[in-house]
Amino acid sequence: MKIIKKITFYLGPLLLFFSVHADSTRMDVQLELAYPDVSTERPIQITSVPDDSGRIFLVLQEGKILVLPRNIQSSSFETLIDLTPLNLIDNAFEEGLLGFVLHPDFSNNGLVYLYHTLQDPKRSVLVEKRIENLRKLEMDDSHHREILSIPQPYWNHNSGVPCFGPDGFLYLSTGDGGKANDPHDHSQNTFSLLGKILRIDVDKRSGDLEYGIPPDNPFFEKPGYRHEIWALGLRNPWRIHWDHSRELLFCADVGQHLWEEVNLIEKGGNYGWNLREGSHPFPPSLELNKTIDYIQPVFEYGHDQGTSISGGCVYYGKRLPELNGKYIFGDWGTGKCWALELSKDKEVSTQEITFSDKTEILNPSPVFKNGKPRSPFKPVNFCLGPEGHVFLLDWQGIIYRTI
Ligand SMILES: [Ca+2]
Ligand SMILES: [Ca+2]
Repeated sequence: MKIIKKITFYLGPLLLFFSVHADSTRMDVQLELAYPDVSTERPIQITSVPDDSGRIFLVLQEGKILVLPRNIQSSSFETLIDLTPLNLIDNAFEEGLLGFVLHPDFSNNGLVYLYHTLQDPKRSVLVEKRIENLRKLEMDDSHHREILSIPQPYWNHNSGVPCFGPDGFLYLSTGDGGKANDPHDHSQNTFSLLGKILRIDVDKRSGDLEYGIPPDNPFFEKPGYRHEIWALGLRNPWRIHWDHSRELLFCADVGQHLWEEVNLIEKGGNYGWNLREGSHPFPPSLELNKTIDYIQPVFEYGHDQGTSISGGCVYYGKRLPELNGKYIFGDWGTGKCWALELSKDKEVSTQEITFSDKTEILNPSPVFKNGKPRSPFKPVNFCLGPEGHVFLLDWQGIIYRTI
C-alpha cells in the first residue's frame, strides 16, 4: 500500500492529464461543458447521428429534438422535430417528450420512434416518423404513424426512452401510471400495459394492431395476459438500456420512499412492484412473501444515498478504459453516481464516480436538508455519444461530456 501511495504521490501531477482516476471503490472522471451557448432546458436524451459527422440528436422534454454539431463549443443547431404546438404537457415534471430511438435499419429507411405524453385524454403514445434526407436530416412530414397509445391515469410515472434489442424488436418501459403505491395495481395486472416492459415488432402487424407481437414473447396468446408484455412488476423504470454486445437488458426502476434499484431484465420476469420495493416487502409493514418468484434487483440503494435513480448506459470504448464494460448511472436527487460491473458469473461490484469539470466537483457527497436531498447536479440520463464520449444530462438544463 505504502509503495502505491508513494507512486501516486509522485505521479499525481502527471495523472491529472488523464481523464479518469480509479481504484476498486471509486473513480474520478473529468467532464467539460457541452453546448453552453445553446438553450438546452430539461434535456432527456442524446443519441448519435449514425454517420461520420459527429452530430448528435438532443431530446428536450418540452417536445423538441435538436441536431447539434460535433463541436461542443458551437452555438449553432437545427430543430429536427418540434412537438410543442401539440398538447403534450399538463405537469412538466414527468410529462412531455420522453424518448427517441432510431430504427435498426435507419440508414436505409429513415424511420424514428418517439414516445411522449398527450392530454385530453391523458395518454402516452409511441409514434413513428421518418427522416427523408439522412444527410441534411429533414423530416418527411407526410409520414406519421401512431403505433401505440396507453391511457394514463395520472401525470407521473410514464417512463420512456424506448430501445431496440439485438433481436430487432422495440422495448418500451412504462410506469405504473402514477400517484403513489400503484393504487390500481397496474404493475401486477397482466392485462394492463402499465408497469411493464413491452416488446413489439414495429415492422409487422398483428390483427388490428399497428405492430406485431413476436411469437416468442413470454405470454404470447396466453389468456389473461397482454401479449406485448416482456416483464412486469415495475414502478417507474427510467430507463432501460440494451447492452448489445453481452445481450443484457438493464433497467433502473425508480423507488417510492425507500429503495432505488438496478435490474437485469429476464423474459417473463416479475420485478415485484407493488408487493416489493427493491428486495424489501411493500408496504414495509408486511412480511416478505417468499412464495412468489420475484426477481431481485442486482443492485439497490436506500434513500440515505439518493431518492430517484436515473438509469444510464453500458460504456464500451477506448477513451475511458476504466469504464469499459460498466453500467453508468446516478441519482437525480443527490447527484451520486456509480459504475456497476458484472463479472462473467454475474457477480456485481460497484464504484462511486465523482465527476469534475476541471477542479470543480459536480457531485460531492449527498447532502440532505430537512430530509430532502440538495444537489447542484441533477442527472437525468447518461448517454453514449460519438467517438467514445459519454454525455451526462443535468435536468436543470446543462449538458456535460466526458473528455
Ligand atoms: Ca402517468
Ligand atoms: Ca423491483
